[in-house]
Amino acid sequence: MKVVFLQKDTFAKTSIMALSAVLKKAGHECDVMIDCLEKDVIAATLEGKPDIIAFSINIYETPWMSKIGNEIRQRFTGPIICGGPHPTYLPEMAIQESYLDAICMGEGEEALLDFVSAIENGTDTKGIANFFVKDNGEIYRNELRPLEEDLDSLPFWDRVIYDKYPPFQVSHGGVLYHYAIMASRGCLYDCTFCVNTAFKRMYRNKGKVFRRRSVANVIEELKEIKERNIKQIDFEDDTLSLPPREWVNEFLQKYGEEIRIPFQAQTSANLVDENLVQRLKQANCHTMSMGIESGNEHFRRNTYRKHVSDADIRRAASLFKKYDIRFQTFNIAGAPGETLDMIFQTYEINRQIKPDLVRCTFFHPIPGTELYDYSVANGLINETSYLQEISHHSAFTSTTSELKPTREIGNIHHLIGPGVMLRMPRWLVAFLVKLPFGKLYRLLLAMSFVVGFYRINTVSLPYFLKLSITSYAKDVLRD
Ligand code: B12
Repeated sequence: MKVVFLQKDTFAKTSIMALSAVLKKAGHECDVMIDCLEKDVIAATLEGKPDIIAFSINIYETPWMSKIGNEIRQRFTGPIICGGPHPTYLPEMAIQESYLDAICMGEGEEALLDFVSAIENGTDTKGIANFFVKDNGEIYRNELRPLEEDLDSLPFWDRVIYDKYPPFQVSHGGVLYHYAIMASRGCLYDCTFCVNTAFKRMYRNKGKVFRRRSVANVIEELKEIKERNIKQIDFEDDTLSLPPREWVNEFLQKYGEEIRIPFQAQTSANLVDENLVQRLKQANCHTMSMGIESGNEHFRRNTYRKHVSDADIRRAASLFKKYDIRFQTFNIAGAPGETLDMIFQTYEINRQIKPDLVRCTFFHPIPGTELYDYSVANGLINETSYLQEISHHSAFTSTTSELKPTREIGNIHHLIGPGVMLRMPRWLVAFLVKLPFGKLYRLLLAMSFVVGFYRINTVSLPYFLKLSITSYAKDVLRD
């Protein structure tokens, strides 16, 4: 069977690499089509004569999927299917897309393989676990299968699938010279804004959500990557340094001895101590990321249920500085109950700890999370209109009309990044947020983002110019 994956933006999607690896191992053929890099993505897809067309979609990509999916449906009679966070957390909404034959919830390796084999063998797809399948106007809704316990049993991601596109051809001057990898899946924490809590709810009694690969297995995959002359590794694990610390120590030691490619990873400030940062440095860590979310500790602990203190954040930041590891912070502005003054606290803590890049997103309740349920239950959003609208937004740019921020909150969101970078005192930002210069502040945000992005990556100038400006800044500047 030939499965063609479709995606909109130029980056190597972890989900597609994971799924393609499993299908190829079973003898199927896979290809990927990137809309941004094709003149006519539909013609290119159909030219390859696929048996199955597959989307991997988050909620913000649904308008794009609908446009492409509807057009393809008119010229393709085989199955069109979709998986990823959107159908995982909103399966009933996703399956309503008229051009889709089936959607997949949750982890998809085994499920997709079952689906493709059923199509190949002409057997029934209606009862395949994890799938909702349409048949003769009926929708068949199946249970989730248990989570894969042994991550080592999964094949290494298929990175080769992207090699046909010049930006990914590293040895021929391709600009995308950083590779994503994951040593674990899931998380141990229960933050109210995060999908991991939703994932835990969905998979209750179906296996442990936080799972880790063995150190040896991850190092083996990294050795394969190293042969491809890659210049940077991005660990996409929700939190690389989760306990047990023995695993973390052993992994960093082996990484330092056998891989040494500069890497970036995410952590939580409460897990950061001098011993860990020393080990990160010895392993050649370039950048660490951590979520602050709110500069108000009470709000962080109670509304976001993130058990990280201000002292943890300050300690982590000063250790990263001491060991010359760059770092970025993730922040949220405009959550229910958050005042302008509290967002200024977020500004202040960032200003004091001086990250290389400050990322701040508007609060968007993500379906499946506790804060989404809270927002619906308390009338902050109307589920139907919110879901129709949110998919047309980006968490970095604006917010839905239902959660429209005041001018001050909109402005402080735009000014957190540039303000921290330019070391603006609080009184100046407090003055600027009152002025009607939102568009100008957004431009400043885009500029500070590009500079910060340059700092946190081991990027070359061509990468910086070709990708950051055209892709990321364009997104930040979007209306
Ligand atoms: C790593 C990550 C990123 C990386 C992606 C790196 C990469 N190279 O792919 C980066 C930093 C680029 C990123 C960007 C964004 N991300 Co992000 N990201 C994640 C994160 C932490 C892990 C996702 C991941 O890689 N998992 C590993 C892969 C293997 O698993 P998976 O994606 O879940 O795919 C499995 C299943 O979903 C299924 N599946 C997936 N696709 C398909 C397709 C088919 C046909 C089938 C059958 C099955 C299937 O099978 C896969 C294997 O088991 C998740 C949170 C989380 N813990 O899930 C957020 C998350 C996916 N991101 C999210 C968002 C919102 C974004 C951004 C929009 C953020 C922004 N404001 O810009 C952008 C969108 C970029 C884009 N154009 O797609 C949201 C999506 C919410 C939603 N309901 O849609 C999540 C869930 C976090 C959140 N806020 O709640 N992200």
